[in-house]
Amino acid sequence: MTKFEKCWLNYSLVSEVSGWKDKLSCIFTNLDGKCIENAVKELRVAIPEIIGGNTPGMCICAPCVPSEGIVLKKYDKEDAEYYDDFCPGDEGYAIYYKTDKSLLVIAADTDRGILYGVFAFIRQLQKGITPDKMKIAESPKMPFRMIDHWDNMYGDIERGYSGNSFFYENYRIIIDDRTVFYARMMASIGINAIAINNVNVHQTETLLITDKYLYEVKRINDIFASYGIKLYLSVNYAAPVEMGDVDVSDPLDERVIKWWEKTSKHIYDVIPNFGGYLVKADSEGRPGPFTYGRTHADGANMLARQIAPYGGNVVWRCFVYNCRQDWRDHKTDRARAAYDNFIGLDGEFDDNVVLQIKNGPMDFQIREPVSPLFGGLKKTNMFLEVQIAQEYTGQQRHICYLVPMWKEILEFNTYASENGLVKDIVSGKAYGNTLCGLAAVTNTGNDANWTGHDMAAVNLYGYGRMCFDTELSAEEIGREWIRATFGNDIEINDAIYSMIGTSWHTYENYSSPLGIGWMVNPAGHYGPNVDGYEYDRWGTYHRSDCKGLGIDRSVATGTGYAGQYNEPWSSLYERPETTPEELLLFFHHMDYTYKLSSGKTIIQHIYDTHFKGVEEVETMINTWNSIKEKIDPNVFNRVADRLNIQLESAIDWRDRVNTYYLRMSGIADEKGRTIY
Ligand code: GCW
Repeated sequence: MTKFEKCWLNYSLVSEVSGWKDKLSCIFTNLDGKCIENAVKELRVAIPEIIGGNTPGMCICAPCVPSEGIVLKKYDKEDAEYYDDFCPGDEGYAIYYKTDKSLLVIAADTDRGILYGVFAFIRQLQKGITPDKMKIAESPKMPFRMIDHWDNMYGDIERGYSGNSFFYENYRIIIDDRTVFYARMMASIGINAIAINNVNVHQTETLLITDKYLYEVKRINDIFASYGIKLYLSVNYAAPVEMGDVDVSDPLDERVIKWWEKTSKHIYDVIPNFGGYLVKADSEGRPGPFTYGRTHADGANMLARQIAPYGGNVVWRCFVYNCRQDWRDHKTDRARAAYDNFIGLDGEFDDNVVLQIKNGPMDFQIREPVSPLFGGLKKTNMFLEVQIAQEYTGQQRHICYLVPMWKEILEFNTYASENGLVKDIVSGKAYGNTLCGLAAVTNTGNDANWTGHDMAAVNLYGYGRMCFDTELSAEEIGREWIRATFGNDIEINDAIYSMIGTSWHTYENYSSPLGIGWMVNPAGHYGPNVDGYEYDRWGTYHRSDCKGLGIDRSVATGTGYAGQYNEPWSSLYERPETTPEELLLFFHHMDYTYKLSSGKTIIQHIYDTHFKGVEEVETMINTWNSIKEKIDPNVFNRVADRLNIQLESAIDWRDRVNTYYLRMSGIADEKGRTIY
């Protein structure tokens, strides 16, 4: 087993609550089950570490009426007195203090609710809130809060930047303390579904659904279940062919249907609480229903029907586009693809199918418009898919706090209905569905600190917290993570928050301008290469020439992508003057001399933002150095090393992008700075 650190579960003493040592020395409950055991375990770890004193004792309280301590109980009438109209449901909880009995109560309808309540109680303690001041009643805003691993059984991770997989090594499944700690970490931020293998399902991974691996998958499943998490597997759409059992994977072929029926039945015999299948079909060379002239609804429903009897779900990805495009062709537009492929199928998917839609129409760039599918589909379950792994955002060598970006996406108004914000659509508020929420490609690996860059852990933490409570601000989430990880020192909190708070914009400043994206090295997606994707087959162009840059996606003269949005967005995106400036070049090909609202020309904006981005990284470094004495030397050095790498890379970005555009445009920097 590789060594691992405790990340945000690194509880430390909080002086404001130290007076409570004796009053929380007993935990009462008459509930049982694995989740409850883990909830109690968590309290017994956290209380001495945060409050000080001894590990609290355990008392099975029924039928006695407890006093002085913590009680974990079923939510009932008595609790309702404290909370008018609150109904905890499957995952909610209430926390309050009963003064007459000196009891801190954590009440919920389900074991998972209790577990989440315990973690919420611990967060309150970490903030220095004493139990007598606690009063919270909360249910998660997003029904599904899923994590997708792109781990391969060989042990590598597709787009992984934190070492190797902790689930697999050399085609073997690893189950150890780290698996348990991981489940605990995920439960602490409210994750309730995890797919444990890459959506690109290679030959060996196809076998995960067979007896070769299924019993070990079950062991991981059981650990997850004890923390309230459902396990999902990515499956290969052509598994019946891959395994040599049937020579087609046509979803309407009886033999194929029978194959999946039998396979699914066996999976559920072994793992009755198995979550379901995650599928990447007809995407980047993966097989799918298109091969047989069938639709994605045919494909998804066929699988869904085999697992519906057991309560399973199919998570079906919408990342379907032509990856063999000719760069000379200006009409084909990858941005259009997800919408064009799926909008006609609205209403055709079974109830236990959910479409997983990437946040933008391209692929997790530093800035993209929100996918128009969220405003287009009205009778289909949807997950918003984001990427915690920093594939295009600095690969965990750069600090890039992504919660502010995700919050902006969730707040985007699609105008699809009265409740048309993306967060209303994927929370089920808009259409009253329950199979909806978020899914995220994770950034973990077997590095000691889990996420490579210590600061990248905030994205993992923040993703979960944001899904649970979409009303928390990015700042609240960021500061909460800092407190949980680095303790309660306010100077540390301010310093680190100032480093991460606007780091998304910093990365955007020194990388590609105004929504263009893609100016990266095709090989690994790290570092600048302005023309790296310009003459390629991937549909990813900036179309710079001596007069200007950007892609015309208007309806009038371009690819028509702007027309995929509801009004008023389609009209707003149609014209440069009304397109939000940060997306200007995503929607329009503009002259370098076009004036932005700041009064600057586009070319000057490019130069200025690139210089600014580098300066911002220099400030991050100074800030980090200013708290050196207060940070564990190991962590300090790890972060310092990465900050130096970030600075070097930011300078590289600045100089390459600025030089490229100076040469293209022939227009000098007004401020006369060095451009090569
Ligand atoms: O961005 C691309 C990545 C691929 C990934 C794909 C996807 C898993 O570069 O590595 O494949 O997205 O989302 O399926």
